[in-house]
Amino acid sequence: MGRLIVVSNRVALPRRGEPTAGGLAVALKDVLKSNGGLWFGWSGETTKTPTSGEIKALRYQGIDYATIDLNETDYKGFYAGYSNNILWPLFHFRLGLLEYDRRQSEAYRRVNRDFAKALLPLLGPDDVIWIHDYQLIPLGAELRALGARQKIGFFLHIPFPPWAVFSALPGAEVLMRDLLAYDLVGVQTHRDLGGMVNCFQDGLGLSPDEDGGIRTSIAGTERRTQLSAHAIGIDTRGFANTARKAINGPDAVRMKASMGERKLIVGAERLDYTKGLPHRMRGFGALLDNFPQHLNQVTYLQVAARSRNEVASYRDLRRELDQLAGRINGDHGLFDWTPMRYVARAVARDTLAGFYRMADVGLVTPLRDGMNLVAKEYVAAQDPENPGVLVLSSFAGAAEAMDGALLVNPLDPEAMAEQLDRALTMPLAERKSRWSSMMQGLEEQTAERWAEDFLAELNEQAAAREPSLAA
Ligand code: ADQ
Repeated sequence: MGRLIVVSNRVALPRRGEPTAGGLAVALKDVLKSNGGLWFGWSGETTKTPTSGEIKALRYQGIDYATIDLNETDYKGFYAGYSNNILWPLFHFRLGLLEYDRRQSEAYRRVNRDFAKALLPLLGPDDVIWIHDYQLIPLGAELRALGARQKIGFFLHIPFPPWAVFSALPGAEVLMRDLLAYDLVGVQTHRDLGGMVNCFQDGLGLSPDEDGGIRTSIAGTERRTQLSAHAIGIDTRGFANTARKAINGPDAVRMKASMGERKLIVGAERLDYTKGLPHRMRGFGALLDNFPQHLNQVTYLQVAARSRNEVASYRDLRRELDQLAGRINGDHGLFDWTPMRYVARAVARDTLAGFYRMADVGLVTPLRDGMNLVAKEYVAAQDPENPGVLVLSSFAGAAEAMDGALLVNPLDPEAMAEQLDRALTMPLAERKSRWSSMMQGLEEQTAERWAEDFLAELNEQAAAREPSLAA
């Protein structure tokens, strides 16, 4: 049995004094520990000299970490440029925000090649490689080009649009062909799977076989790429425990005291245009306009951790939110009531868990989202005796399985206001039954289970491939 090699752009290196990492890092570390594994990726450091591929190695709690530094210009083109300013809007259906630049496309390819060159010497013949997310789509093909024959799986954490959208990317076919280097390509939901299959059919003229795999013959070698949906989860028990403790912690106690008898609506995310923050603020404004019985009876807390400040569209979003929050408070606030509390920074994980538990409504309304872990964390954090209500965008991957949520179209502020009113006035019995059906799903579909299922399927695929290779 070989090792498991996890590859992601950023490696969750253990650092002393850092807050507990989120669900994904914990889940991956657990599978790495039980498989005796290695986590490979970018170190977080850039250099002025060309990328050397020199490995920095570290062993911590049974896991090996290997990282490389990247040349500053390459990194800008690859990450801030191609990954975040081209692929991120493309995969989230936001073609108007896509700023194509051929040099960035070259940097993306170059960095993926540098990753492949640095990783190859670390691989044993029986290792299984699991590559994560849109920054590293060509890595499997680059590894194959260097001769790698190991089982390689890829998981896309963000949505997969259909070809009508995807084809806007110059070189879209090349990126689709890159996916064929993998033995398994996983996406979050059935909707994303539909998008990917549509891209293979309309973009490359390739249709899946009856088991959901694409068969190709590349340079005389027969290969098969299995396509499937694997919804990521969270550490449900762990998060529920954190929330139960945090509710009596100093931050939750202070927050509670500042609220009085008012109800609380909570939202939390990275400050990102895919998360629909302006639309959400407008929805809250519509609640106060259209349902005046809630005036002075409810507070909306929005924590939005700043991210990707180097990209202009993120700076524009920040300005828009500052204005909107000011407008809502100016229009509706009283000298002793601030309707909306807007905090543009990250909050410690346990503090956030306490706020979720205290909140009567979790408001999670992205315009598009691969999954959305906040929706799952909000539900896991609830008090079973008095659970809050999840108001969720139907465009979040999480909506596919979270049947107890009140679904909204985030583009419709009046509809959002109606669902908020419904959530704020929902009887206890209905809250409990909606919550327990979602919680049951979360207890089954944890982050750990997601990783185990993906890897089990990857192992099956590679085994099934051998006879056809021999034939
Ligand atoms: P993200 O876009 O980052 O992830 P999400 O799944 O919601 O989105 O995860 C965000 C994480 O950050 C959550 O664990 C949340 O608690 C935490 N967080 C959010 N706001 C915070 C704040 N202000 N302070 C501190 N912590 C905060 C991408 C995809 C998602 C997919 C995940 C995992 O875009 O669709 O669900 O990967 O696959």
